[in-house]
Amino acid sequence: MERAKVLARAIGIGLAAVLAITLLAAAVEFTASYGSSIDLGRIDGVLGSDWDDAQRHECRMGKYAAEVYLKYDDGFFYVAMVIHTSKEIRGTFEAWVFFDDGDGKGYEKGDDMLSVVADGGKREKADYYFEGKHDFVLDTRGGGENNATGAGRYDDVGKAYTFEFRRELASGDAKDVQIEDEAIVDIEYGWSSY
Ligand SMILES: [Ca+2]
Ligand SMILES: [Ca+2]
Ligand SMILES: [Ca+2]
Repeated sequence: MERAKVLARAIGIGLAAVLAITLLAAAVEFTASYGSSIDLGRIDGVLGSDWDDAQRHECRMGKYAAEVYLKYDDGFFYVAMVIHTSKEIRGTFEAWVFFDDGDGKGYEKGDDMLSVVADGGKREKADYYFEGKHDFVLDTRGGGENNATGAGRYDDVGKAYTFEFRRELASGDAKDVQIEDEAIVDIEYGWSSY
């Protein structure tokens, strides 16, 4: 398995945030965007004009150049990723986003997680709960509810994997990190293939 990790610190729902690419020790501060809503039907792995008003960051995720887009509206937080590869990877390629549960330690048991595999833009439940190690379970299998949707695909023209996620800011579900006004949320994102 290949894994790359990027740490983002999102401050407030007004969201100022600090992005630290751990592998490269580069840090960028940014303020996430409050923007237009993205309907569920537009979560299809094709990044359109929905993302024009998002914060855009260029970074590396392991060996790939990538762009990450972050925005939110009154009810949802949105993440998109473009991960550049010259050809489609054999096997499964997935993107994921961790939301720290508030203890300041990311990527560990109890954290909230979004994930979806690239599958031609097929829209899937993306709301997981992280049990530690590589063990993550859909909220719906652990007594919670699904509050997030994602889709991804390989873009043969743009030569990149493209992913879109939409999650509720504050679902009330115990399996989710609640993003409230003025909250501080630590985010990690990346990809895996297997
Ligand atoms: Ca944590
Ligand atoms: Ca949930
Ligand atoms: Ca969850």
